[in-house]
Amino acid sequence: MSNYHIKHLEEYFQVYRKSVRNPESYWEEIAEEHFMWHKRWDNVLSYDFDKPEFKWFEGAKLNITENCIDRHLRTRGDKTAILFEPNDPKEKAVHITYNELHDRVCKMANVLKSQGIKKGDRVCIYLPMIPELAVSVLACARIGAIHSVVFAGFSSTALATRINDSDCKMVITSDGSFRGSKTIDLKGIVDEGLKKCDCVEHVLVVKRINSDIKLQEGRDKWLQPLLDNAEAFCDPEIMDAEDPLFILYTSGSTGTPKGMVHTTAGYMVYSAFTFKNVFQYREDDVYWCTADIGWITGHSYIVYGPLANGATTVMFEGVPSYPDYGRFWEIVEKHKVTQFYTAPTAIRALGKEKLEYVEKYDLSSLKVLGTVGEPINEEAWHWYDENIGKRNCPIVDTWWQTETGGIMISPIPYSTPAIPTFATLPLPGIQPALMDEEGKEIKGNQVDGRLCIKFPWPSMARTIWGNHQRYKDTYFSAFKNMYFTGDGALRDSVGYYRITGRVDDVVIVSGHNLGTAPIEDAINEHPAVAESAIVGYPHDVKGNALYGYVILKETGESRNQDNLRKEINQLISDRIGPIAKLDKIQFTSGLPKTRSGKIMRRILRKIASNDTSNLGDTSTLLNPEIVQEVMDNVIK
Ligand code: 6R9
Repeated sequence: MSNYHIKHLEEYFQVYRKSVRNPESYWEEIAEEHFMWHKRWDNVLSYDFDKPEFKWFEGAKLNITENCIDRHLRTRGDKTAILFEPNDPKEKAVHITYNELHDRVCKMANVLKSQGIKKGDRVCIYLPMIPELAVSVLACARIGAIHSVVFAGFSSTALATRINDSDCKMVITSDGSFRGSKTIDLKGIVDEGLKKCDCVEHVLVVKRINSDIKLQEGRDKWLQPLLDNAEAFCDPEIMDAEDPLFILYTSGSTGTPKGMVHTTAGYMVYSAFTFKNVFQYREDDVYWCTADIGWITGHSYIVYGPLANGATTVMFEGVPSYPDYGRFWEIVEKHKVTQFYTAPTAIRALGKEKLEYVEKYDLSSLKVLGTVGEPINEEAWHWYDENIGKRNCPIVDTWWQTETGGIMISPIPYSTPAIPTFATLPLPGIQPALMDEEGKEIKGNQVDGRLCIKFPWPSMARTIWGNHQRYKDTYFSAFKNMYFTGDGALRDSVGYYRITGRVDDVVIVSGHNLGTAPIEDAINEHPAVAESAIVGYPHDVKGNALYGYVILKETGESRNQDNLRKEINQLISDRIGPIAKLDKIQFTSGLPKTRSGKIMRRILRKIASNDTSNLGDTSTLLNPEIVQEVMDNVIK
């Protein structure tokens, strides 16, 4: 076993060395071999970290939808491109072939044109996870309109902010959405949001839940009748390599959301290339990423990356808990899913439930498992490995960001031996660096620092929409000639990277730098603990002390809390050292989370610091109601 891996790991190192010795020729070869171009590039890469400006494949002409659809029609026309699994298991799954996808995207593109949308216009897409979402994204790309997908869990205020920031001319939405046993009035949210937007001329409405909604005369139209009259052929707009493809908003640690701008050629090459390698995709595989297309993971690894490879990509409308906690595993069995990509928060939530939900289903089709979005704790990693992968599927812990466009650090199945909590090694072409606070690079192994990338890669975001200065300040000013990720990382003795969390999550206790993620890992090993979050709060003597928020499993709820506190601190002491012990431990039924499942530590920090006068906007949280509960039970 280990020989097998080592042999291939050597191969990885060979490729990696070649890729960083001459990145231009490395990417040029990939771009040449695997994609369809109307005109070749004049220059593979030009860049300037000071401006900052990055151009890949400048001078090339292409359309990404020809690469994702048209070129597959001859060989894979009848293959399923998108496999749609509805919220309700009783509703039939829908197989959309590449031929059908071509027709649907062309019709949609013609509808957009008929409503006055042209190359360069911004179109906001606010839809649930139904095929029309992927089709709308691709239809924009077909005609060169810039899509801005807003996750359909965001509030009307959050939606309006994003629409206004990029001056969207159109919104594509639905009458509503199904989410587990609930329905959500999406059109109502759009109507409310649009009261604050003057830029939107048209709203196209998909009928999904058959609810009774009002169409505003002159502004709103049902989509289906327009599609019925549209032609199933639409010439692709020929785009420049550096034309914007989409805007996707990501929240900063302060201020308004940042509209990250991704451009066409580099994004295409990188998302397709990483998809193929990280998931080891083979022609007959059925790949499923459980993210929402409202996030970068859905853009790169539900839509563009898989389709550019001619893959079958599953789109799931529902939630992991409906009709019960076996829903994911039922879908894996039903569609014989081969690659499964999800978030640690989902793994932890499902790991809390009875194993029977997993054991009922045949998961033997699975070959590769992936995680993304936050550090995965050791216990969750092992649960995933044992119960889902049956110790037979490599797990890829993929580190990347909205800003990076694609996976940056990740094991490659069968090449990189995985170690829980390590994203392991940089993908070819990616040159990470760890920096100290004085701005010097920390060389060698067994070190930790701020994670930067010191050479451009094709899918990096090129700017923040309407605010290039903020792009420069946020990502290129902390360290010279580097992209700063905002994350901390350590490099172990063999060069593996472990992401230790956002650097703003580092707490300095009595002069010791403590990452919150490893402490949470230790706590989560306790059999009674389901999930935890650690923050720092000001302390007279130590500078900062640690405050822990802990969610117990059902089995832990009847236990004596003081005993539990002692056991938790003992575990931390054992795993990390007494320095990392928590001064205060609050048991809670939930933690405030963003819609993408990330814990909002900013709020927890304020509560722990007794500074609740200005918690900021909590309305975009997944569970805003939990904030009051956490405040009521705070330990003073
Ligand atoms: C793809 C995505 C980016 C931030 C990133 C980091 C955290 C993502 C991770 C991870 C540890 C991983 N993150 N993947 N941390 N291990 N495998 O999630 O993009 O929503 O922009 O978040 O998420 O902190 O900086 P985005």
